[in-house]
Amino acid sequence: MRLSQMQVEQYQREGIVFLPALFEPSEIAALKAEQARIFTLDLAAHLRAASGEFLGTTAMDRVSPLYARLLRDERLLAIAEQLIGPQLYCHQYKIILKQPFGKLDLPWHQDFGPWHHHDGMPAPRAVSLSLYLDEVTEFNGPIVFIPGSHRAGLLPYEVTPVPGTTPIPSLSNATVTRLAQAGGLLAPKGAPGAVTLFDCCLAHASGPNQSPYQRHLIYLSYNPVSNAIRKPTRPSHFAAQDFTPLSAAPRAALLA
Ligand SMILES: O=C(O)CCC(=O)C(=O)O
Repeated sequence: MRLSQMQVEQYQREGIVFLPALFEPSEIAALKAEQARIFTLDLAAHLRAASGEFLGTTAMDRVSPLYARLLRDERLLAIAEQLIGPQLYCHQYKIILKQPFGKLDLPWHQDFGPWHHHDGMPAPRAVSLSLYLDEVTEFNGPIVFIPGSHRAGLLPYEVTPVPGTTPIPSLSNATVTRLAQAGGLLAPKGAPGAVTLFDCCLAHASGPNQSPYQRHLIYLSYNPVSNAIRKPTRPSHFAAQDFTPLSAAPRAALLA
């Protein structure tokens, strides 16, 4: 899988590209079934709010051969390599849940904020791919991005506590207003199997899920080995410390 020249230029200009139907329904069904099994395991890698709300999990490759294969799937890894170069490892691998009527409310931030602040990632060279396990609509807590905001680099932030996960270096309302006046807001909606790829400096947020429909997304965040983190302060399920470069596996291998 390779992006077209137009998609590469869109990524450079806007910091985000939406790819509908990258994965087959049978693959999404298998990933959802395996996700349900992972959630039954007793793991420190799970994310849970004090209220009991289950927010997600991390480092799924450690407990699931299927999720370990997904990390290497050529559709994802080849796109990441096309955008940020070869020799990539996965800095953060997670599933974020927006449960029906859930409260998870993620403030405006750039992913490079926590990766630099908590983990000592030197430069904003990473790319994230989010794979939709459920349909994402305007109702179930979609992520809202500000196209083009990545071009500002790392913006001033204030570290904000978020229930169930590590504090998030967040952007002020004034910064978000200025960025949105320039780039507008975009919430990519789509069916299970779609993928959004976005630059690690792209400003984004997501509100609570007010709907009766769940919204589960897998995130794979690839980073060049040459930009590996220098000062980790969090457990390795939040910030990987194995910097072995990943080699691509053919798409047919996912359900093998
Ligand atoms: O899944 C979401 O709604 C947003 C997740 C996010 O922004 C993050 O984990 O940094």
